[in-house]
Amino acid sequence: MPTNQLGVTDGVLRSDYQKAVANYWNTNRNDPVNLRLGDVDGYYHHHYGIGDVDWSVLEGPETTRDDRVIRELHRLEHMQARFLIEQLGDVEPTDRVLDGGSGRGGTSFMVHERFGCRVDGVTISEYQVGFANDQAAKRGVTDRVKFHFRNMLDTGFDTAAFRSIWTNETTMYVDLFKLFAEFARLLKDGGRYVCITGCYNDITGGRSRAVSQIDAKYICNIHPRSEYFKALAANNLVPINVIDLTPQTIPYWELRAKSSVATGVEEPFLTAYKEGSFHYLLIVADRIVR
Ligand code: GPP
Ligand code: MG
Repeated sequence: MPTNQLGVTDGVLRSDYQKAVANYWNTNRNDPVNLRLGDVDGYYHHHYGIGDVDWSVLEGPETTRDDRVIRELHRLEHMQARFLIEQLGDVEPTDRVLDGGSGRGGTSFMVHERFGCRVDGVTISEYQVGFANDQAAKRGVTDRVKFHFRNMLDTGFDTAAFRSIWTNETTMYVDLFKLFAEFARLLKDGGRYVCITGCYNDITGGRSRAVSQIDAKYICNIHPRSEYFKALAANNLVPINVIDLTPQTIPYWELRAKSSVATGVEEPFLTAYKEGSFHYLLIVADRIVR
């Protein structure tokens, strides 16, 4: 592969930063917080949960407590995915939809099952591409749900090919102006973009210590809230729905902090959400007709 003036390899990974992110997700293979939850029913998620916790899972026989907590965390992550899916619009079986930063594929399979549509997922982690395509093979849906080693900033898909696009906790890895320019290109006229993200609160100040700790853990750059709306407006994407999901995600983090699969990031999330320096946000936007 050719290298540019900065010595960076051209192709899917365009910068040393992108290489570092790809390396993180390629080597993040022994992650019980995601694998044990996915093993419950075969949907492997890389996002967090929403909804009320059934705290009774902590009661009852100690030998099965861990299993109950894992299932409850997984149920809340499914709730989050279902909530996102309901925002995607009237997707038809003949439509194509795109998963920007598709992880191990969990949400993509749910979207296909909900609408019967074709789903393409893109990720810069070759490990994740392989994992998710193996899942598609196990499910017998390789003709309808495909995962690609591609960069969501420059996917190579045809212009106006997609009815809907979503990103589920992946936008903190990219420049939003570049991302939404690509999504505006990919969406059909009137097509819909759905985003669930964590963003920092730039109404009350800059990046808090807790938000910086989250960035450090995942090698990401959490954006300020305002940046999303500037970048959408600059790219012909008009918000139709914005929901602050912060109150709905806090219980998930409180249960996760008590679980055997806690990773240490629970405290920064809980601190950031509770002090108001960080929000868990859903944004839905439609593409202006060309
Ligand atoms: C993916 O979830 C998490 C991120 C991409 C981090 C940034 C997200 C924010 C909302 C700030 P995961 O399921 O891989 O994380 P974990 O392994 O901690 O469960
Ligand atoms: Mg997870």
